[in-house]
Amino acid sequence: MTRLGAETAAEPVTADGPWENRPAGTNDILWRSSRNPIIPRDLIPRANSIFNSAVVPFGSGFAGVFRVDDTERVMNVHSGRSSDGVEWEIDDEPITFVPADRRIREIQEGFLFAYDPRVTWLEDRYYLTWCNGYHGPTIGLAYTHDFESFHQLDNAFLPFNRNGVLFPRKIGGGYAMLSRPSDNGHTPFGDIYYSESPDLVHWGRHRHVMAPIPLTWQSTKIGAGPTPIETGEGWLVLYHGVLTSCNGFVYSMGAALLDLKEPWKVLGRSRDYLLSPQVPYEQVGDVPNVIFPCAALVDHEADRVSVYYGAADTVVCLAHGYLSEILDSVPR
Ligand code: BMA
Repeated sequence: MTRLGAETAAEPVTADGPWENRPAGTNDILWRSSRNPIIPRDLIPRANSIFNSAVVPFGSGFAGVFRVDDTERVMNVHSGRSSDGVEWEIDDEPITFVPADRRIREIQEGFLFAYDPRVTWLEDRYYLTWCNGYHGPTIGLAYTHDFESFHQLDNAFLPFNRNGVLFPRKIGGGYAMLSRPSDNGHTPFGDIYYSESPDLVHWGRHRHVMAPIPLTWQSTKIGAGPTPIETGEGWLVLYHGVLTSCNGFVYSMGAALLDLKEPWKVLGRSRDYLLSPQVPYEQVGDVPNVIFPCAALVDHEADRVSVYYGAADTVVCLAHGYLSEILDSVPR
């Protein structure tokens, strides 16, 4: 796999990803892996479900952080590794976070939950963001070099917030993150915001990026998915969009293009969804009708993107597409 830009040059180069060519007879921009769901709900002991998980190239293969809801229905994150990005070994026990400084213990007392991880290669290490329970959901932040020890930094924001996703390099001299302020429940609203930080601890200069669009697949709330993908045309952000049907929320996936230097400026955004829950493992599970993207493997030279998404809050799935076609699909 190859990468774009000098700032990511130190990232470990890995073996070929889990790519599959587009099946004959379809023109879909994204197509599902023939091996879906790639991770069953009960891969490890006491797992009720494994979904909404983040994967990156690592060493000669891949590593990831996985959302596992256990049979007590406690939500937590586990480390895992794979040689091909499809067959995974996931640790039986959740990640134990080592405090990065002595004040982190103040937020570690009384574990509530950890879910919906994203992993971003940034400068010289992998950063993990996740939805961290601290008087309600907010954005937790940690780093790892080896997917064995994880060093926890401070929460990025006040509660309530979800879907915190780091950009893979500094922008305008600062670190940058997308997030979605929310409430303490099954939030019936949600816009994407952009925030800056000089040190990955103090976050500010919050800017509005995108709102839901009434009467569409993205009418109730939207949230960033994988780490933004840097392209010559802008930051490509795959995101989930939610509508409220008479039977509850429906989570689909779309794409947006953000300005490279001022990413709170939206250059374009999907009108039509790229993937919506249409096959049994997306329509039936603990929460029906959910496609929730959290990671993407990108091979710029081969023009390939492989998206990892949670399906029906139960299993992990993969979809593939050509980077150029995803970009072309975004109306400007
Ligand atoms: C959101 C989060 C996600 C989940 C989705 C659908 O609020 O909890 O983890 O996939 O709801 O249940």
